[in-house]
Formats: sequence, C-alpha cells, structure tokens
Amino acid sequence: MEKSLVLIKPNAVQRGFIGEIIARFERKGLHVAGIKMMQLDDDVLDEHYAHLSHKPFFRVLKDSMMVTPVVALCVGGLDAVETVRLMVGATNARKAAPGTIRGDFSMSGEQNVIHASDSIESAQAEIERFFGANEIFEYESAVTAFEYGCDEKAKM
Ligand code: IDP
Ligand code: MG
Repeated sequence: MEKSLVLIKPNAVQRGFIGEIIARFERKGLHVAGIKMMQLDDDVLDEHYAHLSHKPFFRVLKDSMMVTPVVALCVGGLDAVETVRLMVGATNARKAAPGTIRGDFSMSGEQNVIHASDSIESAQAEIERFFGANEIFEYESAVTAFEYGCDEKAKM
C-alpha cells in the first residue's frame, strides 16, 4: 500500500490541533501505519529541508521545527502521497483552499501546521528518515471493501 509521511509541526502542537489533524486523515480513509512524537534536531532538519538550504528563511524554518516535539505520522492508501498533498493544500496557507488543512488551520506561509511528502520517492526517504522499520505496521483493515471499489482494491 502506498504510504506518505506527515509531520504535525510545532505550531500545530502548540495550538492544540494534533487530534483534529489526525482525525481528518482517519475520516478520509487513510490508514495510520505509524505514529510517534519526536523532538527534531539540526541534523535531521538539514536532511529533511536540504532543498531549501539556500533560502534566506532556512535557519528560521529549522528553528521553528524544534520549538516543541512534532508528531510524525505515516498514512497509507491508494495514491496516498497525492491524496495527502491535496488534503494539506498550498504552502502559503493564506492561499490554501478552504477545506484543506492549511486552508482551515493557518494564516501563514511558514507556520503552516503540517508537512507532507511531495512525491512517492520523497515519501519513501522521509518514512525511513523518521521511522524505524519496526515502527511501521502493516495490518489487515476490516473495512477496505467499504472504502474502495473492486478495481481500486486490485491496484493496492
Ligand atoms: P511544502 O511544505 O508545501 O512542501 P516547501 O517548499 O517544501 O513547501 O517548504 C517547506 C516549508 O518551508 C514550508 O512548509 C514552510 O514552512 C517553509 N517555507 C516555504 N516557503 C517559505 C517562505 O517563503 N518563507 C518562510 N517559510 C517558508
Ligand atoms: Mg516540501
């Protein structure tokens, strides 16, 4: 099953949105395969945000990700990476569509409550970055037949 990596950022932890954000993924039908609270450090953020290391906001971004622990979440489902990105919305939360997580919970392009993997390749790397193999769980869902059509189940 395709999986994506989500981080509930410190600004969402501070504002008390952990439960509401996780509930949105569960309600959608994405299955939780891994979940934990963890304190990020400079080294893991250098790796995680390597594509932004040249940006003027890099230091501030990394600092903002260490203010409190984050909640790391691995969720799975058909086309999970694209589906989660659609649920998360645009990077600048002021421009994120209402109904998306950023669109509903944030006014900021930096303090935008959540990270989500942007491709299948980065999801694989990010899941390995934040979870050990024994922290990702594959288990039979009792309700898959009611969440997907037969043709969709065949693709999973
Ligand atoms: P994404 O989180 O939507 O994938 P990225 O471009 O990968 O967006 O940027 C990672 C994070 O860096 C964003 O979620 C946001 O917190 C922060 N960020 C991106 N652009 C800006 C900016 O222009 N100013 C301040 N922070 C930014
Ligand atoms: Mg990104």
